[in-house]
Amino acid sequence: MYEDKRVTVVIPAYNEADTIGFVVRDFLDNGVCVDEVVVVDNNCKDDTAKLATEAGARVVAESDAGYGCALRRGMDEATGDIIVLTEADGSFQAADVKKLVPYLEDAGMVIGTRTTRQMVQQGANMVKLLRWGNVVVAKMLELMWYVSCEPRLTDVGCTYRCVSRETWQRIKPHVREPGPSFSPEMMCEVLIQRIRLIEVPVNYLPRRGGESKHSASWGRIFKTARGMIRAIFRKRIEGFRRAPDPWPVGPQTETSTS
Ligand SMILES: Nc1nc2c(ncn2[C@@H]2O[C@H](COP(=O)(O)OP(=O)(O)O)[C@@H](O)[C@H]2O)c(=O)[nH]1
Ligand SMILES: [Mg+2]
Repeated sequence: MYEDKRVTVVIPAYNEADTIGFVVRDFLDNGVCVDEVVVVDNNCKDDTAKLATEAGARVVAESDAGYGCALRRGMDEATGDIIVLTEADGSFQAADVKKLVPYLEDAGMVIGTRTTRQMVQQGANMVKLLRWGNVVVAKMLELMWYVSCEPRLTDVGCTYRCVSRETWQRIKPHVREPGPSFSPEMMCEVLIQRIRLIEVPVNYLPRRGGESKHSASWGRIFKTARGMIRAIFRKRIEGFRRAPDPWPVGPQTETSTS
């Protein structure tokens, strides 16, 4: 629990048997404020589901393939008032939940950034070019929403983030990317709805095992980045076209950017 709120951690997993047990235990046993871990088994061909269950997670099976499909399903299954998203590979640490969740008092979504060099650990998959690539695309996103929200962002691909249940219910009808572009799509949708978005540095570690699906090679990174940029442009156009949502009032929403 964080104060009086239940906290659910959602982990998308595709063949992560090497690491899933450690990650689930990290979140459940480390004295962080987590009440429930939901692992989304996305057609895994290995023992991910079994090992996650043994470690104490609730495992749900999702047959629609892709990171975005898995995260959507996981957030729908979550019973918490606060939903934390993270990865199955051990590249994020449970202890950082304590840095993300408190900012939900001031925002509807709190997103981690993996581009604070001091927190990128040796061997993490965040070489200079990848780090700066994320910063550049994040700045592009910032510029696109400068007038309405003036967000401050340095990463577009960080899975580690948290949302209030209310935020998820509001953005859910408008996010549909099946793959890794789901990450920036969520950010854009939050900005379209003028829900407050705050970015916080998190530690970024090397994978503890298994293989990266989105950034294993430069070809794969390029494909992921191209998809993300496309998704951001699509959302910007959608944001201009869609009738503006009524401005919600409260600490989780943008009120003015003077
Ligand atoms: N459910 C599901 N999860 C995926 C898929 N691809 C990647 N993931 C998960 O999404 C997270 C991020 O993927 P990862 O391979 O670590 O990408 P990287 O962080 O860019 O290297 C990990 O928890 C993966 O298990 C997929 O197709 N389906
Ligand atoms: Mg990863």
